[in-house]
Amino acid sequence: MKFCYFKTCAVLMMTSACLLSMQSCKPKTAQSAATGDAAKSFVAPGKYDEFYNVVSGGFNGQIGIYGIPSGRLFRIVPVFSQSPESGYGFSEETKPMLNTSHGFVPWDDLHHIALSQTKGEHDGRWAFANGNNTPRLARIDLTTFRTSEILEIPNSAGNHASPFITENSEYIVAATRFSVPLDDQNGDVPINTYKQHFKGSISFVAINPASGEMGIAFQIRTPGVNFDLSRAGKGKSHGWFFFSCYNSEKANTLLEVNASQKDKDFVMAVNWKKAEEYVKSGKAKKQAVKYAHNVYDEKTHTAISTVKNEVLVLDPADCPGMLYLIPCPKSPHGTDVDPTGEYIVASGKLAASIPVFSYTKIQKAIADKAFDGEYDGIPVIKYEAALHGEVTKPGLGPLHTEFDGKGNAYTSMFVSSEIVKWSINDLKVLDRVPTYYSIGHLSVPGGPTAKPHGKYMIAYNKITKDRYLPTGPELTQSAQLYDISGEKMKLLLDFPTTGEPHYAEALPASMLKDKQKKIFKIEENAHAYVAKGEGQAKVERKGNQVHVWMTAIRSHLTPDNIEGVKLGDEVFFHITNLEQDWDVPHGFAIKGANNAEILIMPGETQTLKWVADRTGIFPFYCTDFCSALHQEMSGYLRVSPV
Ligand code: CUK
Ligand code: CUA
Repeated sequence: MKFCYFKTCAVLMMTSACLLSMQSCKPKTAQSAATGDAAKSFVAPGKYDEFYNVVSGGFNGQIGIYGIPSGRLFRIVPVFSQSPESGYGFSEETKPMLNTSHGFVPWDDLHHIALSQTKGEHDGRWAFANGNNTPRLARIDLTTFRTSEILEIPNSAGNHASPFITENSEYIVAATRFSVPLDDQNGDVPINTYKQHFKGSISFVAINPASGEMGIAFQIRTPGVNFDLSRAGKGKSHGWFFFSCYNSEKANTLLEVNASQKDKDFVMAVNWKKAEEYVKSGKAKKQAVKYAHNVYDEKTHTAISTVKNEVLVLDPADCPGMLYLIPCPKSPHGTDVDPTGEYIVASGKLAASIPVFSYTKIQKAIADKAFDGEYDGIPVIKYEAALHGEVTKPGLGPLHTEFDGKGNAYTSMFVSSEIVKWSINDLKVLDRVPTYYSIGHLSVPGGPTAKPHGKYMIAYNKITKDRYLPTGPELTQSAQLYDISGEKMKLLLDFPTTGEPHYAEALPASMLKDKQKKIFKIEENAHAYVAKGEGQAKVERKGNQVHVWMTAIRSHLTPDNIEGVKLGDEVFFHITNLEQDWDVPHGFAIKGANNAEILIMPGETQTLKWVADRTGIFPFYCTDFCSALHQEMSGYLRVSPV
């Protein structure tokens, strides 16, 4: 079990277990799905899916690309993890992508996806993802389905409330999950001085509208709460961000007795337009801090890693009107904004109801100063003054809410293992459907945008139990597809996923299908070691380094006999794939390779470093079956004693 909820509440755990066992002996739903409704998820051989689904891989540090409604897996995109399949993080060109200010970090825990938007709708340009552990953000180019950029987030200790996006992709955010001492004594303070020393931080990361490049515009130093999740305002609430925060007690141990004493934690409302004004008027202070910024350049086919030295930090004490707090029942998790931007749904994991706040009422409360005192100098808006209403008795353990654009909201219930559909307008529960089992996130294609495509909904479950053939102590991860086009939700399909999926976003296939990059033009290849034809293939020694300019084209590697390598030499195989046809990668591996293979796309150059640590003859070959003569794409390298 990868979710901490059960540990915190034994009573609810029992409730959950009962509900779970009840649901697991309800074969009717599954039966009807198999015969009738399942057909709606069937995509005939040779036909395409309606949606691309970009799914977090959780602790595998990758993203999975699936088709909806079929649930078929098309691609694993390595993001924060090395991938021996493609050589990502192993090739000399991609290693710098995983640099941080404290060295090479080839793993992270990827939770949330944010697809780029224009005017509140998906625009099919980039996917952003958070690294939860080493605070990082990544950008994936949706024309290549490759990671193009990774930005480290300083002043953060766990990047969970991230990378939620504004309606024109002005910003994505990164708020720290853990508060830590940010400004004192290099962080070396007694842990039980949390209340004096520990602080939170929210980064506003600006997106370059042309290139998509990320840059930290400014940070806001906050009270020492833990940020969990977030959403940007949209439409009328554009200019605001809403964050759920827990541990308002500022306890240094999160046993329930400490951190959930208070009846209410907070939703923090951040007026980022106001923050921008404060930055412009010089209120932000420069702070010296190191963080890495890694960008993959498609011309040189090489990642450049740089270290930045400074961020701008806003102190709320200098910036009245920038932050407000809204009380929210115990331990809020998801904070979701409806398609109109008017309603903010906050799910308290330990709460018995779901509060829905009104943006209009929040504005009025601010104008009327309807405050209930302050928290660390930040005005606390009166709960009732901000409230549109509560969804009562929705189920147990509400986590996340998505929308269908037809006035309905869908909330995942972790503990009671179900999805509850309710009406935003009158807050009435309309339908509920079991999930198998213990759902975390849920996702409607376009669900977080102003124009959801309310046809399907996908549940990402935390517990698999009996849904698939068992595979030893660990079972596959489990997602489920529901039809939400009618009044009642209908289960259509179970499909397994890799890693542990947290959030996912899906967008129409028509947005991406016809703009995929098929090849890299060989004449535009500006790699330092490119060989643009077999005539340019060569071997050169530089000290104890041997550089091999090698070409790959069906069905030959050139050169294919390499001599003159001495024991202890570092050999760099710079392999250019000369193909200019779609879907003809070549691979490269050498006997006993000390790291991985590499896969080189048409027109691209990639480099595998190999240390000649033994004498003898070493075969090398193409690893990707590329033609009838694929087995002939091979050669020998000789290593001689010094
Ligand atoms: S979350 Cu990261 S613990 Cu509900 Cu987005 Cu899964
Ligand atoms: Cu090239 Cu196999």
